[in-house]
Amino acid sequence: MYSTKAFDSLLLLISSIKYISALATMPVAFSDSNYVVTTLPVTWSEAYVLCQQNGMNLVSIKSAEEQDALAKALSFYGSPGDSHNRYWTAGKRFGRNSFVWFTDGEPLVYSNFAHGEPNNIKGAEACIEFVNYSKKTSKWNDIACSKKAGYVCQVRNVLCQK
Ligand SMILES: [Ca+2]
Repeated sequence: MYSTKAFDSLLLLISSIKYISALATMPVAFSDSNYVVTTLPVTWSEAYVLCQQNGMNLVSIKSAEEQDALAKALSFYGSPGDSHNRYWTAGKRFGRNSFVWFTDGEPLVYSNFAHGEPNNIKGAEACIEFVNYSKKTSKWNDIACSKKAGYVCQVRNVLCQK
């Protein structure tokens, strides 16, 4: 599904974004995951690579509990509605009406889109952002991947099983 061209662009990004410092980062922990929140606005691809460069993945949100914990943590940044309240997730459009968590390829089992979303305006909204619409309302929106937002990196601690 993802062309070589897109992959090449991603590789090019690696050299262009290494000068971006991870300002205003803060670690957050929930259940089996650790997160780092960055409010510095970047594009989705930049966020994806920056997380990878730090040994993490762009965040995937797989339960209501995880959504609530993140919403609580992210509510400490800026005021609802301002630029410090939009964060990239790993959610990416895969096909016309479905999304996957790009980091592990899994479809969205849990989702928390705002009313009327995802609306894929102009057929150009392929990435999922996490938005604090108000102090108590945090929802997802599909938006153009070239827009800039903060981002949340994540490490899931996988339990080893015999
Ligand atoms: Ca949208």
